[in-house]
Amino acid sequence: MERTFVMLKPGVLQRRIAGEVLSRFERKGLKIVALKLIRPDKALVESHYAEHRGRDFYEKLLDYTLSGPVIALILEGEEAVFSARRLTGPTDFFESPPGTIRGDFAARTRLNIVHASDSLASAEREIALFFKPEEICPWEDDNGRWY
Ligand code: 3AN
Repeated sequence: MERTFVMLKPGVLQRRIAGEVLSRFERKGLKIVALKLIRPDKALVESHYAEHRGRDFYEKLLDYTLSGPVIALILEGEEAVFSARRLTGPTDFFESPPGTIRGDFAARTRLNIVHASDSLASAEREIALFFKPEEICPWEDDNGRWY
């Protein structure tokens, strides 16, 4: 089963839409196997966005990501990387269709509120950056026993 890394950026808590955004992933059937509310430090965010160092939006991207707490999570499921990216929508807010998280909630690309790993390799790297192995909590589906 595949795992992916998702980060709900500071605008999500500011706008009180954490439940709404999390529910998009849950409704799709993705399984939360790790979740924490953290205020990442600059070194962590710089590592996370290392590929964008030098781009014109890089400093503002760091400022935004460091402007408040984020919710970091690991989602598990079939094709979890692709599935979470589809729910998130394209990077450019203008291209993000209604029904996607960015399409429904983001008004600027720089503030596009959610990160989801773009490949299995990125997911592995980002999970290792944000989570210690003991913070991951796998669980078995119970075939509807509790609902
Ligand atoms: P994604 O988050 O869709 O994987 P990346 O990795 O290309 O996209 O970009 C990381 C973040 O940098 C985006 N989520 C967005 O906040 C910001 N960003 C990317 N491209 C631009 C841009 N052209 N102008 C402003 N911000 C951008």
